Amino acid sequence: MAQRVAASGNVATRATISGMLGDVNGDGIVSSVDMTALYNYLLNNDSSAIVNGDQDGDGIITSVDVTIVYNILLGN
Ligand SMILES: [Ca+2]
Ligand SMILES: [Ca+2]
Repeated sequence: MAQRVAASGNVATRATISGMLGDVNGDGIVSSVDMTALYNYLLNNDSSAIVNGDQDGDGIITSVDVTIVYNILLGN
């Protein structure tokens, strides 16, 4: 499993415990659906689709986690 280095320089190990990095809803792929799941949580407090939302492992779901998924989608 690939690991990515968070902006702080720490390896985001906790984010990979329940699944692959970027796979917010746990369906095995990273797609725009994962972005939507994070947006629904941040904008509507709807966590129903979130299995692995904390991508950088800081314990909370923020726009930073959205950015991480976005960068994965872009191939960065
Ligand atoms: Ca997914
Ligand atoms: Ca986070």
